[in-house]
Amino acid sequence: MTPGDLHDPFFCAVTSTGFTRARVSDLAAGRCAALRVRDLLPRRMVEETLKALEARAFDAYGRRRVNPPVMRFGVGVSDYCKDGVLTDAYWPAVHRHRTDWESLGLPFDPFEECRAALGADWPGGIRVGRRSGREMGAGVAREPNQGFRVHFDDALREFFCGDLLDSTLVTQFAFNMYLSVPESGGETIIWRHRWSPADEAFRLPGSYGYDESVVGDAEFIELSPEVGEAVLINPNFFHAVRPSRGARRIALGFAVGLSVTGELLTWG
Ligand SMILES: O=C(O)CCC(=O)C(=O)O
Ligand SMILES: [Fe+2]
Repeated sequence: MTPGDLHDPFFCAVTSTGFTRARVSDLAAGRCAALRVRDLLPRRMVEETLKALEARAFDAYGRRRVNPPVMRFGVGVSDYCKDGVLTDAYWPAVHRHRTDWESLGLPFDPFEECRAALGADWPGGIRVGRRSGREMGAGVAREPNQGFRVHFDDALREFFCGDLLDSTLVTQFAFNMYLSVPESGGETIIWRHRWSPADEAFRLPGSYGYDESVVGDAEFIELSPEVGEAVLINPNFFHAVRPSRGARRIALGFAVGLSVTGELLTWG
């Protein structure tokens, strides 16, 4: 056996019928790297949300930092981080985001539905996180048709000047629920590699991403999500989305922190 054949049994994606307390605990404890739940919401809600979004123009994430471009409907904190602090411009953007989502006229709030399904069995409950008492954005519809570069997500390092939310997080997950998936490509890849200072040599200048050689020959998981499927990953592992062809790749996404209070706190 060569070192490349060695497999970490805890580095796996687990498919489950729901986000049970046991499965979410496994992800938090490092006993798996991703949880997959098919048909998280009723199909009718998935279709109605997609139909409403298809009628609207998406914005791009900051094009200097996010290239190739990723389209979005809603706001994400990553566009509002300067020198490790959340900028004040985030709050009016969250307000616009609420107005935009309300203007879709959906008879339900898709982010609230996702939170309810994700937190249904979690003893500490789930809610949108707050910063200085103000409620954060609920999440964002993201469309990375040309992929996401290799990156990791960790609010602790991105917002290094203190807690992003009003309480300290002990771990962080990334939630995605897929509304539309392409015929080919669009796979989510997760590598068994976490950031270390030496990785900064691979950072693409001005970008959120890294050159793919940063992950070396680390073992990886490849996921091809289905419409209606929700995936919760440990985003401290480097991950990427492959470019796609065919239908739009649209997912509702938000970050989820496990707070020292035991609550799941989300933000977009
Ligand atoms: O779209 C995906 O599958 C993953 C996107 C991503 O990078 C994240 O949710 O942190
Ligand atoms: Fe990510």
